[in-house]
Amino acid sequence: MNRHKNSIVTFWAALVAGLALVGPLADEGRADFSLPDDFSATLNPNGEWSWGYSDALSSFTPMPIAGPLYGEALLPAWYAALEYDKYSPCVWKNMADTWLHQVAPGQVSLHPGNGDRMAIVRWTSPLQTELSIVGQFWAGDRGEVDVFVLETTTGGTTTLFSVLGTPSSQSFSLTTSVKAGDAIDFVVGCHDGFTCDNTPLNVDITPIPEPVSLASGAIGLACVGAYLKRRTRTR
Ligand SMILES: [Ca+2]
Repeated sequence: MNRHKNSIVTFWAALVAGLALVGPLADEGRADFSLPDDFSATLNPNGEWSWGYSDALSSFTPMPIAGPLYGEALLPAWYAALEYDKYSPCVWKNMADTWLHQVAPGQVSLHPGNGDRMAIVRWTSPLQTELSIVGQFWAGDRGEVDVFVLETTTGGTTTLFSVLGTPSSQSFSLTTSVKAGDAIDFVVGCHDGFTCDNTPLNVDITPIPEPVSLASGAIGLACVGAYLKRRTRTR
């Protein structure tokens, strides 16, 4: 094999090795996930997000019914059952340009339902990573509610944040580790009856690149860079 062919082989070997090491960075996917931006009136799940309900903190059932809240076209909603107007938990978004039902324009609200049924927004991780989870359950309507942030894995459910019987806004800033398929649940329970329990939620979920990924990426790029530098000197 002549010198030219050796150079080509060496270059491609360095490039492939470099890209292989950079790979973990590319696999991180989206930089962040945001509610209410990612709410969908037509999809459940919508990517990593899904809209559901439960009678217990350790379970989750996707809401099967989509339709406008109280028949108002600018209030798209998901429900657990058809009797949504009075009895069913729901997750909905205020698309109007005015406050409605104590929910600000653009906010997504969780409303628990009859029989102590909780309303849940679930985010399912697409990858193994550290997470930053920052958000707020807003005061919304005047009813007292229970709010939770839970992490559910194959090993069970862990409470990351909870406040019971609150009529006020509750902020959270959390970090945790997840594997692909693990779920982060944002839950609103009725606490003392389910009337006037609208509770808006905003949350930003940001995967944090692992130091080993950053180091691997730097080494990979350095491999390619060193090769190109050597090529420049030998010309
Ligand atoms: Ca209540």
